[in-house]
Amino acid sequence: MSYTPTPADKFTFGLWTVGNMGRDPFGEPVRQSRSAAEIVHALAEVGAYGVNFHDNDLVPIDATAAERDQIVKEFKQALADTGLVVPMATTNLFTDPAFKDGAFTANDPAVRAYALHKTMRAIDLGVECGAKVYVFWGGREGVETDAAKDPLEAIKRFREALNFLCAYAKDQGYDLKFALEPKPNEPRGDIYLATVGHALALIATLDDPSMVGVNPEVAHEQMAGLNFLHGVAQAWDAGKLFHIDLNDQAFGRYDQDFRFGAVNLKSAFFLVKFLEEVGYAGSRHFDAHAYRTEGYEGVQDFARGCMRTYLILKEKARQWAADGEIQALLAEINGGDQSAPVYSRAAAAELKGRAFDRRALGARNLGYERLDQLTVDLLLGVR
Ligand code: GCO
Ligand code: MN
Ligand code: MN
Repeated sequence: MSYTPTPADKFTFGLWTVGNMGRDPFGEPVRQSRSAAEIVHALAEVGAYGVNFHDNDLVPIDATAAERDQIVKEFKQALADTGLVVPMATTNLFTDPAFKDGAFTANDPAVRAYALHKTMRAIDLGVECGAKVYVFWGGREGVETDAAKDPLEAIKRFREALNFLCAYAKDQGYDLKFALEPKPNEPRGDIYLATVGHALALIATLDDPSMVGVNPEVAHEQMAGLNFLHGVAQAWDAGKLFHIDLNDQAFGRYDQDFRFGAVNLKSAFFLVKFLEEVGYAGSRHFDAHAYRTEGYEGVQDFARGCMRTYLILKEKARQWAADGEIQALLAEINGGDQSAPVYSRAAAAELKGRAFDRRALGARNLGYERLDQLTVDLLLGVR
C-alpha cells in the first residue's frame, strides 16, 4: 500500500490553510506570505485534488476591478497548469472590522446589507472559478453578551439572508448548493447555529431547504464536547452532508486546527469508515493548519499527513469489514429479526400482550469490550 492520493480521493485544502502564516493571538507570522498560484503549485506537488478559498484569500478586500481580474487570471492559469479544481468557495465575513458584530446577524442594518453585497460578489467569484458548493461559516455571528442581541432576532436575520442569497444564486442560474458550517464559539464568545443539529433545524425553515445542507467540522463539534460522527450521521440521514471539514483537536482546548487524525485516531477511523461505507461523494476538505513551528517544507508534510492518514484509515476500514472475528461478533450483536414493527391494531395488541423475559434481556453479555479491543488491535497494526 503506497497511500498515494489520487484525484478520485477528492482531497482539498483551503488557500487559507496551506497559506496560513502561523499568526496567533500571541505571536506574529512565522512564514512568508505566498501567492495563490504558488499555493496551488505546492498543493499539486503533494497530490491534492482541489483548492478552496474565501473571496479575500484570493482577491484583497480593497482590490480594484482590474486587479481582481488580473489575480483571477493568474489563479486560473495555475489551476490549468496543475489540473487542480475549485469545488468550494466561501466569503470572509469575519476579518474586517465592519463585521465585529457579525454579518447577517449584525444589529446594524447597513452591516447586514454590506454582508449580502459582499457575499453575492464572492458567490460570483466562486462560481467563476468552478465552485459547486458555497460554505457559510458564521464566525462573527454571535455575541459576548446576550444583552447585545436578541437570539430570536438573530435566527430570523440569518434565515432572511440565506433566503435572499438562495434566490440570488437561482436567479443567476448558478449550479450551486449552500453548506452551513456550525461552530459553538471562537472568535465570538458564543456563535449562533452552534452545532450540526442547530444548523439542520434552521435549514428546515428556509424558503428552499433543498438548496442548503451542512459542512460539519471535526474540531467544531469536539469543541462543543460532542461526538462528531453522530452529527455527521444525522446530516447524512437528512440528505444534508454537502461538504466536510476534516482536522483534529483535543477536547476542551482552544481551536487547534490540527492535522487530520493527529489527536483522536479512533474517532477519525470511525469517521472515515462511515464516509467510505455510505458512499459520501463530496470533497474531503482539510481545514487545518501546520504547527507554527513549521516552514513551508513542514506545511507540505502536514498536507501529506492529512491525506496519508485518511488513506490508511480507509484501508483499516476495509480490513475491519473483512475481519472474520469482528464480523462474527457483529453478526451476534445484530442477530435476531431486526425489522421494526409496523403498526396495526393487531400488531400493537400482540406486542402489548407478549411475555418478555426481562432478566434474560438484562443478563446478556454483549461482547462490546472484545469488539472494541479487536478494533484497537487492528488500528495498532497487530491484527
Ligand atoms: C474556523 C472555520 C473556518 C471556515 C472557513 C470556511 O474555525 O475558522 O473552520 O476555517 O471553515 O471560513 O468557511
Ligand atoms: Mn474551524
Ligand atoms: Mn472549517
